[in-house]
Amino acid sequence: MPNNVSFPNSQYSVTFPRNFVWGAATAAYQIEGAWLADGKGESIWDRFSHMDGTIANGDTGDVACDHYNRMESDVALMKELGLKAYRFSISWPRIFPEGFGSVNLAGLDFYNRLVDKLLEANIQPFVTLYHWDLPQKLQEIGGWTNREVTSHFADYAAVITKHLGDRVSNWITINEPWVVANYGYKSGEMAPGIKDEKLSLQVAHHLLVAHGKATQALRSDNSSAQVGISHFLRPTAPASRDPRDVEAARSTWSRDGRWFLDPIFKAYYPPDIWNEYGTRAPRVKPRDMSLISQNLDFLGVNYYTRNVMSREGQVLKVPGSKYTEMGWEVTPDALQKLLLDISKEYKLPPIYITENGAAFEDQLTEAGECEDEDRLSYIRDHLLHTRIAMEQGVDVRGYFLWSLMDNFEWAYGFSKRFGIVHVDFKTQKRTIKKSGHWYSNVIRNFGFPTEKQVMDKIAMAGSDRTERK
Ligand code: IFM
Repeated sequence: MPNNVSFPNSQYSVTFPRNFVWGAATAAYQIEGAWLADGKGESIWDRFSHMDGTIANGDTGDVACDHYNRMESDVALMKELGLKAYRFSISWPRIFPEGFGSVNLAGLDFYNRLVDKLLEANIQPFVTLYHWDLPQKLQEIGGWTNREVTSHFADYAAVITKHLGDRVSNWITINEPWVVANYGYKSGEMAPGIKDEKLSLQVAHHLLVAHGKATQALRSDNSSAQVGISHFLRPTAPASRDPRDVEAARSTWSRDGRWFLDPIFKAYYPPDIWNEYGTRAPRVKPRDMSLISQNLDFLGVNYYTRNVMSREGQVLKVPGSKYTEMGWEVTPDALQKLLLDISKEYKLPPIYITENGAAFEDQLTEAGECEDEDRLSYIRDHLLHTRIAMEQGVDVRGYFLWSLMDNFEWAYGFSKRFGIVHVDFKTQKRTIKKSGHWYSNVIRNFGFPTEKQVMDKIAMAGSDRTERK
């Protein structure tokens, strides 16, 4: 491997359990390209990105990382990195160009081959069924505002498990329902670009119902299926101890976090927020809450940053804090706190961090290397705080970096790079960044070297836990 980042000899290291799942994640629309190949139908992101003024620099996912045509070499790259697992999503309109009805076998064949290649490389597939690219045909009947779509989603899940379930054990039904409802149907910054708060609340409910129905569909064909959902969780902190700031932080978390976690793990919506929404609250059918709150095999946590809230409900910048290219504060200790807080609040199944990573401006050196120290530190510090949370008793089983490679970052197009592999979008050349080499070594060594103070911190977390017992 070129540009090897070797670990210094150190007496101390942050180590993870031998069976910890080390992975990286991507999503279909962000990497595949081939937007009309082999009978694929149009998705809402194909439609949205082709509209003027929706995406930075007029970018689209038409080609993206051309992963559809480069899948085999991309899997070889994952193997070179030593990944133990790969989280990818399936493009629903590749399988059902019309959203439902007849199956496009050529689309299925792509994912069949991908799964086979992964298994040959000893990489465990984690499959996300919905990472935002709804078939456009379903948008034409109202998209997620139409309850019928939840049944089409379950039918799609059933077809996928029938074809891949003999080789895939781990399934994520839906990625980040909060983002879909909030940006797709409330602010309109993402596909399908609708701005209607009441509708967005109905959409959020339908996404949870769809999750429930798909969970049943996945399990009915395969009793050993491990099913979870990935939530975008952004904890909040008040700007000061002033009760008005404290209240703003509490209510933001309730609307963005509890609104999505309570139904799944408590079988009801938070009553305070339900009352606040009044006539905007969603229509809920009698069996919905039990459908939504079926036991899960794992919870996927997608964590990037926290929000510091002012009493006016604004997100504040914290002087002296470091920020990523997305304008997100770098707060690894808030991940540790989040993991502890949700583990106390809910009776949770095991957790996978299904996304964590950072966009920074990357430059290739003349020698063609990418020295992304900022990203490397970001990943190291988040792994460290994950490990401390584990020591404090949180059951984290694995970690998926966002992202395997630079890709189409939604409304930001190709302007934000999250990958541990650099992609030259003109030539499609892949270059493993320094963070990628580092991560590869972490996987091979089950952890990374550190200093004595860090070890003391971890030991202290462990002893606090013993005392609490
Ligand atoms: O790129 C996205 C991903 O698709 C969903 N979670 C957040 C990432 C970074 O914004």
